[in-house]
Amino acid sequence: MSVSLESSLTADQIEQLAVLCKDAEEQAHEITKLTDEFPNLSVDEAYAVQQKLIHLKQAEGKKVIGRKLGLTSVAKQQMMGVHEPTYGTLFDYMMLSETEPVDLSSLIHPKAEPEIAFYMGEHLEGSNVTGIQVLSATKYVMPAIEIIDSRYKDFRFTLPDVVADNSSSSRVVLGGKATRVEEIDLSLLGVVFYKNGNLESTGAGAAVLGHPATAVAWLVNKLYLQGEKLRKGDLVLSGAITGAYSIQPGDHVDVRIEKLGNVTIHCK
Ligand code: OOG
Ligand code: MG
Repeated sequence: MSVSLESSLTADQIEQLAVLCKDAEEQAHEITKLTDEFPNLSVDEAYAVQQKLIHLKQAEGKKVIGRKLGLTSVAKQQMMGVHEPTYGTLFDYMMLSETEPVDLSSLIHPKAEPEIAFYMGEHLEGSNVTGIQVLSATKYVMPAIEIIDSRYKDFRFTLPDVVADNSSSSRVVLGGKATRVEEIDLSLLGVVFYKNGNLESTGAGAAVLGHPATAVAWLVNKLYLQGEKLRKGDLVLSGAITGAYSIQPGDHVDVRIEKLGNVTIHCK
């Protein structure tokens, strides 16, 4: 991967910001927003910070397993006050099994959100990729709970901040069954989100940019600008369908998505 984007920050500054975000994640401590110190931090520079963060993790042997979209629904955009989608990078250590309790002790102020996950059956690359192409390159879709954990104080940030912080990526749990997309209209699937048995929110796949595959197409077109693509075998989270809900030890979250099945987590 190469940092091809224009940047007014030096390579050293980009690395310092990446290390700051990485340490905050690993040590589970809050940091102040990067834009407090660098008010002119651009979105392109923020993606360069994220790319550096990815390289630092890869150098430690952590493996990229895919990508995630963020802020693709009106619910999330309004909740966070950021009105553009973002993407982040998923690593092997983020992936948890539904059968194990989710240990929140290594997280700062986690929140859970319901998502539709895509498992790519083919590489996908380009600048004008459409949702239809995404669907034809997708092997399966699955219901997912994403646990996000912004490293910023009070979970508040601007667009460049959240991009640099790997779009709050923290943990992912997949459930249900692997379902082929051919016969399903993902935009019409109903989604319900329960926390501790209480119905917290409801939605439909269309909440994500009109159709979750449109969100994945947005990602592919963005990646292309950085000389990157989705790879066969990548997992992609298409973005939260409803708002995100704070979770604490003892909580259990149950997400049900029409036709795709259920996914449940128990937090400790
Ligand atoms: C940014 C990540 C958002 C989603 O699905 O909208 C996200 C955040 O809200 O912390 O993952
Ligand atoms: Mg998400």
